[in-house]
Amino acid sequence: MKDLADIGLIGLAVMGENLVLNMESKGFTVAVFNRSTEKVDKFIEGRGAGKKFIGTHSIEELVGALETPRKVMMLVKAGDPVDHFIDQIIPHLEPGDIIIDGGNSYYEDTIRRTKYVESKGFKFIGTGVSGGEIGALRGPSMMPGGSKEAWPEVKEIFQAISAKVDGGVPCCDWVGADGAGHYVKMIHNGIEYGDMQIINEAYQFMKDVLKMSYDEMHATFKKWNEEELDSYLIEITADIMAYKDTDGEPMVEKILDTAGQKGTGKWTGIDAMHLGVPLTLIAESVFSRFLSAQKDLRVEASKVFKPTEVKFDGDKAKMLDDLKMALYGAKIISYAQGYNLLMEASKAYNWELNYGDIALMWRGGCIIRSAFLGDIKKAFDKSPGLPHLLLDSFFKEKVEAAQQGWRNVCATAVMNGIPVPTISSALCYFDGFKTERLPANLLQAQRDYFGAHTYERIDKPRGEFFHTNWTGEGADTVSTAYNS
Ligand code: 2AM
Repeated sequence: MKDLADIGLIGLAVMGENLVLNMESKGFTVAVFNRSTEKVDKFIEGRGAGKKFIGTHSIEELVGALETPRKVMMLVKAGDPVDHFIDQIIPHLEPGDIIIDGGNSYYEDTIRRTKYVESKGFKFIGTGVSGGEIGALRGPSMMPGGSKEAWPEVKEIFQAISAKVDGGVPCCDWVGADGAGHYVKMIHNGIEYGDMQIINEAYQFMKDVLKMSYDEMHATFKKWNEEELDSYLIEITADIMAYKDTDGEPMVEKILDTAGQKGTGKWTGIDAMHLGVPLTLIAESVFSRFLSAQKDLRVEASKVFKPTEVKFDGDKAKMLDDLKMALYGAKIISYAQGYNLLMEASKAYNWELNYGDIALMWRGGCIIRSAFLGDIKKAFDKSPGLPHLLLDSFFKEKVEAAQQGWRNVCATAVMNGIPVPTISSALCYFDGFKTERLPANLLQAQRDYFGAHTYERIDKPRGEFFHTNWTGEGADTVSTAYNS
């Protein structure tokens, strides 16, 4: 074992432990530290025994155990602990040393921290790490951003430990400046919310409209996982459908229907609002979790309103094919919207994001990993300046092919009182997206009518604003223009 370590890690919770075990298994020597130092000893004597780890009991000792340029990675609770450790680490660093935050930090904090650490003469990386505990151990998807000059120093370690696809391509590459890595991780989580909700709606449709048994649902998800919906989330859903409680009943039936969340989907929706991006599917998926959490109100309402009678006597096999198309169509919309947000964020925050690389980073290791992301990578490889995923010829054809079944599912769900908020709002988005003339001409007239907010005309150049005195009683003066 070397006297000095290749990298140091602060935070020996399960993610941290698994990530350093992964690093060690790839030949790196790792120095470890934890706030509660007894965890260091426990790790060195336990899972880390006989391996290339250096246990340390202070930040000074940790930093002193590293080869230069020093790389100190934190995997601690997001928020104040990260700032606290940055301030503890800095006095022990030399120019060229790198601080890495691998936790679930908010990208605006990462922007601030990159500036701060750089102002002290050091480099900072904020990296998304996705794949949960097992991913951390076997190969996560990694999304690093921050001080670009730091990337060549950590690239070897990061790409060695990351997931690999297509015979060895790492699911880790440089994302962009300051908060770009954590931003892309946030969008990943938002997309994860959407993917999960789409599947949940399909589950309710299968159960309540098609009256399928859990064994039938298991078989259907298993089959779908071998087709265009091939993905980790469909795979685990198939497993969950088959899992029985001790009494032989499906385990999932015993679980209370109130969704939890840690807020990353909400952050994604809020950022879409800030940037003016129609991210309808992810927003609906966040609201669906909120509605599920209002369990007491729903129980009350279920007593007040008669349930809608479910009447389905059509061809079940055909409807299941339609349902698959509804999922596929909605999924295309979700990713198209997510990429639309990435594109606007890249402009707003000066990140120069590489969309194909991002698809590749998500292709393996993380929760949204899927064959589908390979198709997205191909679309951006073919046309790096693609303005919207739906304008790629492959996705255009797929979404058109999905359309009929998808509409049929929405109509059937609506008529039978089955909520499909993401599947149906995605269809509305698609219909709006491909509509040359939306009714916003009326909306502009209304705004001008009550607030003299002015409008542009179709027979005049863009940028010229007009006001009509609609009632003959209003003034001819216009309100101060503002746009949000
Ligand atoms: P602990 O083991 O001493 O609690 C995940 O929770 C990791 O973040 C753990 O390593 C934990 O250290 C650390 N952590 C959580 N809150 C912290 C805080 N306020 N200050 C420092 N480390 C913290």
